[in-house]
Amino acid sequence: MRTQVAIIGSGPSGLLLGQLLTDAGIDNVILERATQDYVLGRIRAGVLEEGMAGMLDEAGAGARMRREGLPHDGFDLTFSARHHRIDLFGLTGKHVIVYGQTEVTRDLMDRRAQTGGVTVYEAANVQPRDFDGAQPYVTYEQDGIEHRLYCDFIAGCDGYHGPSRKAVEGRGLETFERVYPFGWLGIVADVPPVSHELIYSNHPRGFALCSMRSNTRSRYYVQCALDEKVEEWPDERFWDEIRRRLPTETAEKMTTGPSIEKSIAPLRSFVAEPMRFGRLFLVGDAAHIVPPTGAKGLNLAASDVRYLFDGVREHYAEKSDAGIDVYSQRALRRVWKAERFSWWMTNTMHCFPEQGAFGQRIQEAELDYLAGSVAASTSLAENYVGLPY
Ligand code: FAS
Ligand code: PHB
Repeated sequence: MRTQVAIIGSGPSGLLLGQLLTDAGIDNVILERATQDYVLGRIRAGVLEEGMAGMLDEAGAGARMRREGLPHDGFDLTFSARHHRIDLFGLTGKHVIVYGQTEVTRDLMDRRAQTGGVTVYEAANVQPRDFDGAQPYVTYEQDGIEHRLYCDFIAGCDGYHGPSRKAVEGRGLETFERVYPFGWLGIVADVPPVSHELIYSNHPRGFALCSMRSNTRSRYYVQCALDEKVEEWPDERFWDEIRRRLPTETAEKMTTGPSIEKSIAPLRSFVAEPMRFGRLFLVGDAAHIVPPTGAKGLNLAASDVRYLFDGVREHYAEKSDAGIDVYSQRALRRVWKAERFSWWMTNTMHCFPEQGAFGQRIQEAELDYLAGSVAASTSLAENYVGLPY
């Protein structure tokens, strides 16, 4: 089998890249390890920057997001038993859109089916090959038979645990990592959100986040120890804990109910450099991970896709590799600024084991300063809505 671009992974990165390529007349095939239902079953991100939303529109997959997504002009910080609203739109002229990654994935999958894009699900042992030369290919197995997909380029959109980054380890790959000493215990419940906007809470007991998927479905998180087990967190314990981490007037109006999803995710900051090896390109979580505190993970995948798509389109349309040649350094500049913001937000909002009472006061002082400074609030706001591509 032969295509122009072989894409490994059918998450947001692979699907968005695949759709832009298809719409530009550039043939591509997605090889996905899991089933379509498994990919759709993952509960992940919830906040889209305008850049990501615009790319969904460009890919012809933005109509439902525009109809059902919730534009948010601000969010609340709570600390020292007080609220402070960050006026995203007032400070930056931009907003974010609350719309679950599951729905983004579904919309892109539907669009791919409408436009005849080929996705091979349950592709086993996918491996990028010969990407240093001009004849790269990808091998995979299906029903016990090994297949070869010859191509011009390989896009490694296979996430943190995928084969693409592993294939270039020891070949000049440099990684940078910070693992945080806590995780996030998250639940989804079909109850109305406690507030019409997100609430990020700094509390001596630990961080908490009040988010949503719609006006009838809430998404909540509490910081938890890394050795916590989901089965040790019955719903009642979760509801009690998150309400203890919020100002009283907020906690008292929280609607609780049975969780329909509950899981613990570890937090890390991670970057792999460079993001290009010959004809292989690392995209999205395959190249970088951010703690979800800044809502950047999914949105960074979008800017990677923008840069790579523009470079590949230029290769075919203008016989120029200028865009491809600068992909890695362009992507990494935006990646590192989002890494910095996500690291800063995580350090400011979470309770670290060794921080002590002094550390808690420093965090509260930072947030108090931020609440009183247009300059500091604008800095937070412009990072949260997304820095320019
Ligand atoms: P993905 O990991 O989404 O997709 C990779 C795809 O490659 C998957 O479909 C996988 O099955 C496939 N794959 C893997 N190995 C393969 C192989 N060997 N062969 C073929 N296919 C293979 N971001 C936020 O902004 N906010 C959040 O709240 C948030 N919460 C998160 C919670 C969790 C538990 C995780 C893991 C991530 C979270 N993220 C969050 C980040 C997340 O949204 C990612 O940024 C986003 O999924 C990145 O998309 P992709 O790069 O497509 O990677
Ligand atoms: C979510 O709704 O899942 C979400 C929102 C904002 C974040 C992280 C997660 O910063």
